[in-house]
Amino acid sequence: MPVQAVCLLDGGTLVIDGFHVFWNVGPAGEVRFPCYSVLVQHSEGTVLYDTGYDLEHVNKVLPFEKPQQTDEQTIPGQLSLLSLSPTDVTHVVNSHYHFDHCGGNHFCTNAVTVCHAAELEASRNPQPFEKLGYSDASYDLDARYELVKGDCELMSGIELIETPGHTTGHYSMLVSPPGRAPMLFTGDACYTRENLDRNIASSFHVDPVAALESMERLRQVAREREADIFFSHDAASYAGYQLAPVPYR
Ligand code: 5PN
Ligand code: ZN
Ligand code: ZN
Repeated sequence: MPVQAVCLLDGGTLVIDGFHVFWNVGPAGEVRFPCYSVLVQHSEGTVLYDTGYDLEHVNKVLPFEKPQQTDEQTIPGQLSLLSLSPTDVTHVVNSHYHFDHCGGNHFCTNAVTVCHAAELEASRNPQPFEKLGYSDASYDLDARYELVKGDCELMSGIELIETPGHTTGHYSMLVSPPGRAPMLFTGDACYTRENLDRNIASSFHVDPVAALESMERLRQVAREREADIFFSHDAASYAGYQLAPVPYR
């Protein structure tokens, strides 16, 4: 009942300010970063961790983030590189419901949406300063939820690791393919390697103290499990990642 393959699905790029990447530290200036999703092909299903941003939504609501996304960088476009369709996805797992992580959920009409119970509640009732982050609520239309909390194993070799702070119900994901080191996907609990190395949280958090504790948790899991860490929005690291259709396994 193993993990069969892991593919990184490129979702284009966005621009934010350096003070958002390194909260209260900066330096200021435009930073263009990648957004991507993770497809895990497993004997028990086809799992998609995050679904990127919806170009139309960003152009309408956050045009200042200067989205660059081709048709091939949409969820249907990326899945077609693997001869798959969004209807083949059995489980969508969102690290959290910020617009740049759930914009393609609506394509996956056959999937169960696995979600931290507290994240669904927070995204539906955001703090005033969270409203822009949670501005794409399209994930919530016609979704069939499987609500979870705490650390949990979704399928053998696919573990969800609770990493709150960036948002209330944030999950990182540890995937263990049979033939390689485990892969720890931080989600927005850590945007870049430099955030981890310098112990600086990114902005757009609900709780910066919890965010730093979750970064420590990520270090600990990576150490204990000898995992390779994959950061959510790290242009430098991303240049070294294998992208679909090339699998990790
Ligand atoms: C990429 C990005 N831009 C803005 C926001 C925000 O206001 O909350 C989260 C977020 C983002 O991930
Ligand atoms: Zn986020
Ligand atoms: Zn993000």
